[in-house]
Amino acid sequence: MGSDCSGPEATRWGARHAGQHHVWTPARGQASPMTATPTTVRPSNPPIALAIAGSEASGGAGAQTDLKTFAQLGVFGCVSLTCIVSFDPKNDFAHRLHAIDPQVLADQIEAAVGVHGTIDAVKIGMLGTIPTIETVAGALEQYRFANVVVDPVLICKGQEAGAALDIDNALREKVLPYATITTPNLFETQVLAGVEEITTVDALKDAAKRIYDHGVPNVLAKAGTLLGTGTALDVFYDGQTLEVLEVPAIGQERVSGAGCTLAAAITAELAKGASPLDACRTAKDVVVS
Ligand code: PXL
Repeated sequence: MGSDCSGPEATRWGARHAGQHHVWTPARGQASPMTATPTTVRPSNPPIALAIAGSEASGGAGAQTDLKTFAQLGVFGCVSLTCIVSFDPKNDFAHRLHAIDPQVLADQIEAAVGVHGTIDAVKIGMLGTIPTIETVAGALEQYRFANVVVDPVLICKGQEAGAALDIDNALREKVLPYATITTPNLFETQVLAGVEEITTVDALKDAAKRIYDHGVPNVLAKAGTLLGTGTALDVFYDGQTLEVLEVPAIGQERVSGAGCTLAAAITAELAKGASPLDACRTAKDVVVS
């Protein structure tokens, strides 16, 4: 075995030294890449999560947040970068989006799967363009990951709502069918559910059910602080359980990156084997911790 720092061995070494230990079990629906029995303690093999997400230059959202959250929850993280977002300090910090070449994105996903064999959960964050959405849809079809969290980032803060429409249609048609769970914020919930402004908890519940009816098996529709309840309030629906998840609000301001952190924490918990509802419960606590 070579002692350089490249390739799969280096990756697993890095994981081992993150201090992560767990009892290895194969992810649902995926064949084991290893030959050991499932009860073997494999400290060099923590659950693995892949973020298909954009870089956000301030470090407050996107892929950077995803990796930090995966690490915080004891999950080894990797990223396939979809775009690079920066902000123009000379123009009111307007968002600048640079899309990654779709082939380069496809290559990154191929590399993550090739190196790790099993990816326990995937988080899909900002995609930004139609070709990117199509590339991700192709990868989801090809690799059939066991757990897919779709955080439907239609636009990032400061962008025109109109820009969301094309992205919404493509995301709904091409990516949502592969979701294990989707985590829209209030605006995204309205758009995906096709409803007018949501101002009550009942309306939020109704919208979550509508998104479920589109074929997403688990929905976490997030109002956060926006319904004026004094809490960060989200609704979970899986076709049977309709549960309001509430934690104390951290002020009344929307917190940049809170949505990314929540979805990344759900992804990490699913990678560890939690149910979607339990993953959401844990993730809510992670965001306010
Ligand atoms: O918070 C949404 C978000 C996700 N991903 C990237 C972003 C943003 C918001 O700016 O830039 C890359």
